[in-house]
Amino acid sequence: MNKVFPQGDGTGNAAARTKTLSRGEGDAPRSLPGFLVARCGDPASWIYSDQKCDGTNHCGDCSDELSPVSACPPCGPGWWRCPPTVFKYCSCIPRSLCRDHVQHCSDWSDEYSCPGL
Ligand SMILES: [Ca+2]
Repeated sequence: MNKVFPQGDGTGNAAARTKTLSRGEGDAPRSLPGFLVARCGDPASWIYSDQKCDGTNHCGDCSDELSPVSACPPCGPGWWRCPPTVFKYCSCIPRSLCRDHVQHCSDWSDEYSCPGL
């Protein structure tokens, strides 16, 4: 898994970058710099900062993607805004899922309104 971390002060250590854990339970590891860690709506859960506002439901309750916990920009150009039927997404789905004859939005807008890629 190639992860892109936010630019820090250049002192991030290699051990932190090679971790493969995608979602943590309990206390965030103290070995990680604070800027690498973000809290979910449930304070018992945490994610890496770069998993916030990336369109994918990492916290399980979408608190990493939706207000009031996260202030994310609206769906990017590669995304379609709708109420997803799939757990993986929160308020947008990738446009590659539009017009594929499979329902991904609860209002079916991915099949009937989304122009696709
Ligand atoms: Ca996420």
